[in-house]
Amino acid sequence: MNERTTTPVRDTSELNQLEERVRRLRTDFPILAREVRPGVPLVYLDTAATSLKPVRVIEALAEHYRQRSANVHRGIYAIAEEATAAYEAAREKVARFINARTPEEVVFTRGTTESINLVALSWGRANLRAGDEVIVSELEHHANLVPWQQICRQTGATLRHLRLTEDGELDLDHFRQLLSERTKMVAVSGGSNVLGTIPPLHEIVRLAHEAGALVLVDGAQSVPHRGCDVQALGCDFLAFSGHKMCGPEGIGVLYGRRELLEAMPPLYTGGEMVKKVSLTEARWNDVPWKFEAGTPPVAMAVALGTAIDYLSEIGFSFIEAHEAAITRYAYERLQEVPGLRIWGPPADRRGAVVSFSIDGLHPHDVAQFVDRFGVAVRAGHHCAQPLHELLGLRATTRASFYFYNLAEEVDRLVEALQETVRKLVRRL
Ligand code: 7TS
Repeated sequence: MNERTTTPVRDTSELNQLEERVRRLRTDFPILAREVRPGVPLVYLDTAATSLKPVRVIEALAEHYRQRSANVHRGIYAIAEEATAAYEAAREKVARFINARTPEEVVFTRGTTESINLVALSWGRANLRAGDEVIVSELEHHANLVPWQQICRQTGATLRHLRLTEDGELDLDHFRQLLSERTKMVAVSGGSNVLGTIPPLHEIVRLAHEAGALVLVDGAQSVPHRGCDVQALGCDFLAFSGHKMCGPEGIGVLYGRRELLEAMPPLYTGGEMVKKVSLTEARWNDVPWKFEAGTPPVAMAVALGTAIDYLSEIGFSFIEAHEAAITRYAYERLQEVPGLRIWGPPADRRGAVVSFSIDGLHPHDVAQFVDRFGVAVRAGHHCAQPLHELLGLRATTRASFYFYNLAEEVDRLVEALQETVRKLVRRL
């Protein structure tokens, strides 16, 4: 896989213009006002793990418990009806946000991992047999790999792996070769959490559908940054997490085309997901409630709705423009660090994620050292071990950005890394 060593050409005028708005938006995030240690402000560059939360979302959670702390779909008293209405209004917001045909195509889950497991286990058990094939790419997060490994093992289906190019992009020629009438599902990420790769989803959906396969998009790293119009894309399933898009943990979404959801058996059974129960059998509720057994995370769903309102007000055109500019800036500045190598596609073809190695340093030591300067980056395999194996690495250090990051935070990272190299490499 290629490492990047282009000469820096820096034009920060576009970024400077965008940053006026970023500075205003940063005041929405209380955590950005705190110091990590006395005199050391937080430089948060780990949004790919989880995003920061704006005050509006924090307050939406508290407000729900202050005003409408009641269970949903059962109480007939005022606050229970309000809680139910708020929960279902959040579903409607999600449906509009991703342009689902109806809110019934939106299942609330705990997050991307649970959404993908739901499809693999429910759809997979009902539809996969020996001889069938599922395609995943080599860059998938474990969440979009292990559930498919498991269900293929259980059903006798075969898991095929879509190769990457030297640049860490999906090899579409290989994809065409892999696709056949045996292919039943293509499960692919909308954005790599390690390389920043942005797969050509429209082309993937078109080719997969031509072959008669369904497509699941793991939107954990794409929906927060670019949104998703499920009708325009034509994907069959879309999974994403609230906590990576300014919402709380514990809430996520599975979008599924209605006819697919209707044909799928429930994964969890119990209260809420049934219409009629006798001592010996049960009749399932309609979609999406058929997949929401037990008491759902009501406040979290409501707060996800608030996060969606917040992101929609900012607008993805701004978010995308700013992320492209700050990623390009980081990509160029990081190359000033001696011995640093960036993995993945060039700056103009990647999302707001930059993973790198520094000669002679372990990624964990790097992340720990820059933390002294308040810089929060992640080190490890980022739940993508097969991808790291492909790169010939155990781990990388990763900086990831969102609309609240400033160029001066990239500067802080670069200075901290330069200091890391000065202090740690000389000693080796
Ligand atoms: N898919 C991708 C592409 C991801 O990046 C993640 C989380 C998941 C699925 C799982 O999401 P969850 O909300 O169910 O946990 N990625 C990361 C990461 O890169 N660092 O921490 C979590």
